[in-house]
Amino acid sequence: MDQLCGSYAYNIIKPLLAYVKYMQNKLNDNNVDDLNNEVAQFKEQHSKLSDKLKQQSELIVVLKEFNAKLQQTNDNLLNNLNAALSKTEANELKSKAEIAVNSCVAQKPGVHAIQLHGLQPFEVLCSHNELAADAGWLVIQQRINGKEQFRRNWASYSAGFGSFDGDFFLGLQKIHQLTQSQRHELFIHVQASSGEFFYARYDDFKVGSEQELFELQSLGAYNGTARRDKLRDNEHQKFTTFDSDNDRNINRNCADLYYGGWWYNFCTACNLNGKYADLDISGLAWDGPLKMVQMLIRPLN
Ligand SMILES: [Ca+2]
Repeated sequence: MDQLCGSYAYNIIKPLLAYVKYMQNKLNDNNVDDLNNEVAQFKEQHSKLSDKLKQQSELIVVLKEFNAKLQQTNDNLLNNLNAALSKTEANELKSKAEIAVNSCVAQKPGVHAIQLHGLQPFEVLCSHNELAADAGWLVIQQRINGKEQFRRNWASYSAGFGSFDGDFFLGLQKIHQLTQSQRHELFIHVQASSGEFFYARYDDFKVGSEQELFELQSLGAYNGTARRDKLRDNEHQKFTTFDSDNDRNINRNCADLYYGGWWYNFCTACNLNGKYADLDISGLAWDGPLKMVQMLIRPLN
């Protein structure tokens, strides 16, 4: 029975085994082709990837260069910004330092901005005066070349006129504000037509407000090299211009006779806002005609 069964199975299995063998060989052949195909595909993909990799490497180099340039630009911008900021801060400090002063004391000769309490800053001319032999003076009036017209109306004398490099009048508003803020001395520096220099000095110069018609409220004690105290007669007088007669001369407006605006009484003994280089009554004068005059003030402690 066993022998019969083995013989039967052999007859059946043998062709099967042969077929399996055939199929195996065929499969193996197919595998080689498939593998060859796969290798070919892989090679193609590898080539494509290599190209892509190459392109990406080039892109990375370009990006790195761009990044470096961007960083450089950024650094430059930051440096510029910092420089601009420190410059602005320096300017602000400078203007604060300049505006913080309320007189010419300790200021170099030249134009400076000053500020009085509660008021807008304004520019003044600071001067070192040879006759006074010291510095820190603020020039409120100057006649040095005759190029400025001094026959002017009330509004003009109130606001001031002229230029710091020539003839000017600082303005009664500012003179009032300055002399009200603290005690000031007045120094009048004069050169006569003869060329002689002299001065008149007062230790308590004060000018009232516009409501008070800019009255010359006080002069204080006098000393000087002028032969006479020619301004004393004007103390306690209100300011007068050709369009605002506040003098004590009931018959005339003294500004019509003496040319400029001034603290006229029954007119005046000195005429520091008179006509330049004029020997008449209307001319620039202090005990005689003048070539040059400067009125300077300074706080007195
Ligand atoms: Ca009058």
